[in-house]
Amino acid sequence: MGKSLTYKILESHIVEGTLDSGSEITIKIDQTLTQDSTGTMVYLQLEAMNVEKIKTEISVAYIDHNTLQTGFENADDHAFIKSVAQRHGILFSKPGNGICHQLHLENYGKPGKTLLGSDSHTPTGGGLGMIAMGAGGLDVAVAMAEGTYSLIVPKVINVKLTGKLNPWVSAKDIILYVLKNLSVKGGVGKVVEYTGDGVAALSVTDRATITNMGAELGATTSLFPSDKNTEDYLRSQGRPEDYIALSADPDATYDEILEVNLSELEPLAAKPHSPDNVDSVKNIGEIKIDQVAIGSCTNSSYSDLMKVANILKGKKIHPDVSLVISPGSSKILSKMAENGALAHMIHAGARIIENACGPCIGMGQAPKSGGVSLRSFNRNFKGRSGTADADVYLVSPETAAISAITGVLSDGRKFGNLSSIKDETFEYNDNFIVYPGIQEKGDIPIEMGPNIKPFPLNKSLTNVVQGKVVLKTGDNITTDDIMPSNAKLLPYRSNIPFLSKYCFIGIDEDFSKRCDDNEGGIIIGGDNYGQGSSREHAALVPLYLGIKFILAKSFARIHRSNLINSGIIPLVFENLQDYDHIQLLDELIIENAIDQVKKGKVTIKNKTKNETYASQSNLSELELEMILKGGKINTIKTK
Ligand code: MIC
Ligand code: SF4
Repeated sequence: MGKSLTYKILESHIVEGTLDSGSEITIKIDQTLTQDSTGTMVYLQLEAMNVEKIKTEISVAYIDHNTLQTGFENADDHAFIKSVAQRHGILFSKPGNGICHQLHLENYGKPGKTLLGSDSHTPTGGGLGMIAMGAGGLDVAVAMAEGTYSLIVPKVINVKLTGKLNPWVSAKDIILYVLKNLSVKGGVGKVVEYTGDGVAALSVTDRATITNMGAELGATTSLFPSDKNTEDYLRSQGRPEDYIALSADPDATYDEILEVNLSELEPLAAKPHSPDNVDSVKNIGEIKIDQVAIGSCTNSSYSDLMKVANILKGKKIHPDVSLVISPGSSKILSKMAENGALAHMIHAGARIIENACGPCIGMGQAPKSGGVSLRSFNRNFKGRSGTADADVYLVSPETAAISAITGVLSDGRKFGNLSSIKDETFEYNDNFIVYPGIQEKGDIPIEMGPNIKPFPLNKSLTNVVQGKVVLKTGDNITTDDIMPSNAKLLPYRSNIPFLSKYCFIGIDEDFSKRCDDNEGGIIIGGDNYGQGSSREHAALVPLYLGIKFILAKSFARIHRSNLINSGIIPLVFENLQDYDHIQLLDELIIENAIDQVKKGKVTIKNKTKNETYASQSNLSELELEMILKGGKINTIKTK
């Protein structure tokens, strides 16, 4: 029986376990990446593990999220990360170099390797034929310390691409189409593997757009084969020696198959407020827009921005529209400065902002009240733009650029053909990279600014776990809902006590106080609880506030792991209708918690309603140990 590329790469990295779907394996991790808004926690945790030298082939610490530096906090975080990177053999990418995923694709990703990153869009590397996964910061710290990561063997969905894209239809429309079909929870526990004749016409950066936004499916990762286009891309980046050819066996078997005929696709948009709320631009109609933002780790590659420059050349941005462009990397920006594309953008009236995440994570460029913003980004959760009542639509860079000129959401096919983009070769430039120090470990002082506070630690599981329900949520709660990120809060990612006042603030502004008044408590969640970002702050802050367990209909993968790493039990309803019975401030209790959690079946008593609910903990062996010992750090300490 033939093998998928996913299973071939996993198999070549297995350290422990067998490759049977649903069982737990430990794999070797070749590369890691961190970014600054999750990075300070990662490096505090790495320091706490007292590691001499990291075990990966390459680890890079990027600074791209928190670059506004409105106070000392961001710059202190950068200095802290740089000092830890120096001490442990990690490459440091200075602010201004660009967005971690774009940079990793350009400079370090390699076909057939494994990459673990403390950011949910790490699967961007799948565009190069890697197994690239997002994870919580602690998992990335352990991957650096031990060179391994444990996961449940995923199922594999095969997305078979046939046909060829028409002008004005691009990679973003492919992933929006897949999202429309599979939904934001359709990828949980699965890898999405792309094959078929249609693959050959997609460049590595097109592929990376698709695998990047596979994160929005909830998938473990997504990947493409490594072929001639991969070789061309690596050559254009000055590293042809990193190429190897990789593909699935022709008779590979898959758990699910989705066929997509590229010739039939049209320009699409994800409507507010979810990446899977997809319709065609034509059906949505010519809605008036206030802002257009082009960039982010999904669509800020050289070819994306050159397409935009060609559309803007000789044109003028509509008077009612603000267009902002954030290039993906310093290489792309300098190439566009050399070839004049930047001048076309500026001349048309575009605002060029730093090569960083910027507006994608609400760091500036919040739309006006009730404004409509078209973005080439990957997430349009309510409030993420920094304006609570803004409507954000996710579109391709082509659709974004043409709409910036017309002032309304526009289907580019009405405006004639697009000129094709010439491939470029990039000069090797590592001027933004700081290489690790050569001194002995002890000689490199760690720089800790006053905003960097210790992270909370849980205690081992007690036999009776009880508390009041302090929050009941609906389905698809995002980590942006749990622990919002914006220009005001992002500078406090190293300060859990400060952040705790803002937990769930957009959903229930009394949440934090209710936790204080009741010595913590229990959260009741719907389906896909914790989708979105990898930020472990969405687990560490609830831990700090005294949350004991979360009982939900289902959980998103990375957030579930972050809860377990923090020692918070993620329990799943056995009978979904029990969800309807539970109300705010009901008193819940688990008796014989240790025995019950070990057995995997946990009965929860509702003392207020005099009812009982059956739930499952579904913990693997390693996860069970973490819950019993009160989290991953405590488990490591006992070894
Ligand atoms: C995001 O896109 O939500 C982020 C900000 O990149 C997060 C990481 C974070 O919260 O710091 C992610 O995707 O993991
Ligand atoms: Fe940065 Fe946005 Fe990508 Fe997250 S999704 S890494 S905030 S650009």
